[in-house]
Amino acid sequence: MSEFNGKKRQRRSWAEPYKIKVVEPLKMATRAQREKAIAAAGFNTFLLKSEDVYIDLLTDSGTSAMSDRQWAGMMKGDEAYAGSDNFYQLEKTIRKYYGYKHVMPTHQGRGAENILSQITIKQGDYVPGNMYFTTTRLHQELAGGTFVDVIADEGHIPQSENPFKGNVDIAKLQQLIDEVGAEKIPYFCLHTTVNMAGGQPVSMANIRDTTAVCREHGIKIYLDATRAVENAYFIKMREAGYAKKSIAEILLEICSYTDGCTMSGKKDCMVNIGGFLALNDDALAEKARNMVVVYEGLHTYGGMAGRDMEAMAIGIEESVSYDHMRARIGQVVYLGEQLIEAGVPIVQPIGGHGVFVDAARFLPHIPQSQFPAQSLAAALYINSGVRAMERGAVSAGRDPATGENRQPKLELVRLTLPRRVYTQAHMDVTAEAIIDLWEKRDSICGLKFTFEPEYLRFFQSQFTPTCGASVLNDGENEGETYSDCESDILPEQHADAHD
Ligand code: PM9
Repeated sequence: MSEFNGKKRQRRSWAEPYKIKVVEPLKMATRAQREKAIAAAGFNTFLLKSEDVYIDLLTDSGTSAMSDRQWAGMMKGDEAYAGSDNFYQLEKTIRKYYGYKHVMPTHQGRGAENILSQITIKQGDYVPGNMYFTTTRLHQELAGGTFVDVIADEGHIPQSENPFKGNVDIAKLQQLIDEVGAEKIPYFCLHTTVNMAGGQPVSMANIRDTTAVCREHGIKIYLDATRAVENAYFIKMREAGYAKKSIAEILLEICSYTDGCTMSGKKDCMVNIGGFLALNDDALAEKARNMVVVYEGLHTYGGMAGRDMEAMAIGIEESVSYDHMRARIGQVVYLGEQLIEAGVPIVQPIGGHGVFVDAARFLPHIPQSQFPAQSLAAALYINSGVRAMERGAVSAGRDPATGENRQPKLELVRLTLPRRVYTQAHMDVTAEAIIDLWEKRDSICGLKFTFEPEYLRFFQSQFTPTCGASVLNDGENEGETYSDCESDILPEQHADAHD
């Protein structure tokens, strides 16, 4: 009970709009076991076994809890090779909520990216976008294109409080068109919410302006719709004129400014696997359907089981619910605010799918060449069993033209929240672990490569500390021996590391 204007009033909190029906027990390894596990994983959290992880904030990709409706839908899987009923259900749902004409399922988002890149990009082309995403840029490069980042400068500044840090800098886009010519730009790649900038949204006004420039020059615009529903929620909460619109209406408006989308269904759509490519142009869709049968599967399943398409259709309907989104983003904010209060440097405003810790400010004593974010993610795991992901110099990779390491302005550790999986108590434990690490940050050291694969190196690379056996030397590991903890994952086993 609190007091306001002399009147007693009840405090009103929000709560998760669901109750828990099935639980999966968690296990907490000891500090010594965690030291051993991370050394065996070459200090790469992607190479840890999930059974060694306590709270798994590696990614929100394919890690959501499905609803009872989705699980019931799984029983309606029509596993016909061709023309599955679930495909038509999914197609109808995507047309309703995203508004595109042609729908092609793919095994996940990068399947759609591969096909879109191959049918649109020629050698020597340029693909502008509001910040790179790892798999998206790689497919653009493999198809012969060069990605050009035209996000507004604030997107690269962790402290900037701009509510739409994902916005496109229209002047940068115009400059690129003037320099290389519109005929060298097959499409604009629009991200919502921008993952690598910290889950930062794009405003509707900016999407409209970007589209206007593209239309003026005859350039197509394709949406990375992976977290477009989260972006729609931010527009509702932050942009004038949208407060009274539903998330579904806002989503449809975003899509209406674009010519199609690639989608990783493993995020907003709340399924464990799947994705799609959606296009409005009949001729391009024909080409894409033909590529789907080469790389994914028949165009009515594209690498997905019938039951997964059914679960995705239901997940899409659930994703546009205001109550769902308020709890989803509310949980991210709940974690982020605890870190801000303790003085831990994070990307602000707090983003959509996770809290992004600014490793450059957390570990100013570690140069970017020694991968502070990778070190921080490893140290967090050692300290608490919480698994996070590096989003900095390791993820940025090497420039394909020069072979040099890219030096991104953002050096971040992402604490990514799976949807409907963890409780506020898990967020409390996570915040306590990070705050504890913040207090002993001087005991963390850097890393150097021992193995670096050619593509998407963050998934499978391995490292060794620059300062001895462990990245975290806080005295808690005294007396432990790690000499038998050399990485035992052989390069040929790397393909088994999950995405
Ligand atoms: N995102 C993520 O954890 C999973 C793998 S990369 C570490 O954030 C966007 C914006 C994504 C994304 C995947 C994909 C690729 C495309 N666009 O993983 O192939 O965040 O389904 O989607 C991951 P798939």
